Amino acid sequence: MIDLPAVDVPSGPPSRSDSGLDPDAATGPETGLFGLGMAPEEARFLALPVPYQATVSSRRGTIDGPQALIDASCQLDLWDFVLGEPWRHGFAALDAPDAIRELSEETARLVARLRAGDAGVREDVDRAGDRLAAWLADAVGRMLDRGRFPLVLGGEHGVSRGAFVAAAARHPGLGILQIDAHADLRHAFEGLRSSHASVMRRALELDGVSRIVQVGLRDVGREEARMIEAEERIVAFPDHRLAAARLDGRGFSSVAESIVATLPERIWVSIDVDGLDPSLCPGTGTPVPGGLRWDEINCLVDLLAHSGVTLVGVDIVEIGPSFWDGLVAARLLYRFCGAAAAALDPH
Ligand SMILES: [Mn+2]
Repeated sequence: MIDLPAVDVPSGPPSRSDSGLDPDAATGPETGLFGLGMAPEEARFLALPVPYQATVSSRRGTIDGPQALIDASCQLDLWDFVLGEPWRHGFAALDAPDAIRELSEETARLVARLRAGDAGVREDVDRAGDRLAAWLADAVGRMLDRGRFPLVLGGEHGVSRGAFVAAAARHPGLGILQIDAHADLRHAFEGLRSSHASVMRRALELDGVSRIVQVGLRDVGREEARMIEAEERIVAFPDHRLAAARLDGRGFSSVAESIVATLPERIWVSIDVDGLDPSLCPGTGTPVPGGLRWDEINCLVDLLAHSGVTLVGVDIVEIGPSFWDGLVAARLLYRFCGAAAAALDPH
């Protein structure tokens, strides 16, 4: 069995001061997350790459999404007209153990056997998913306990489960704001409880999760549609409703206001980039036409920043491996961090 070593999370609160750092300096990929060249000890925002794609059902490649985000992130200018200077809180990426990639590859081989008819391996696949969730829950939990703001970079959407576990345990009543083309509410997909298509169903099983707000849905199964109807903890803003608002001239900002109004006091943000228009994330595994435009998702971020809702963590998943996919994901992540920073102590 592949051993999953615990992530090295710095002890204590972030230590940084921004003196001496020029946010306008030229940077390259060697300068780390957002080109800041910061050590994890200094950073409030800690990113953890989770290169895992064991249960993906369509195109592969998201295993390299986290690195694509980190590499492209040095291209950003760090001033934000609406959100100011999120970089002052400090950003750094932790190293994912090689074992995560190995577990992904080993489990993907089991999934291939399952698809070829070997039902006996199903439990082994789910066990791998459970181990990954426990590993991530431990890492994210320690980040939260040490005053850090966790950023989980995927990888398939299945990886988010461990983050939900950690955040819901520490913030009972937690909401999850899910940007996604898919509901991910299947009890199991291909018989797998640990499937990327079941991650929100697993989230609903957590006592600490009070609400899931789903935005951008447009590729949903019958069981999922019924669940959205029946489950009062789910509030859905499917894509056709967003489109209707645009088409009859109401615009997106009124919709965004109603989205923000449904959120509880504390939320985890789970961004599956396939919730966006596919021109923004062409390399994602299961693209679907439609979705949020760039100005719309940013409108939602700006409203969130001024809403009084507290963000406790963000995951961004299903990122494609190309430079463009990484760049869009990096920009979106930076802006969500800016919204989160509105509720943080002054740096
Ligand atoms: Mn998803």
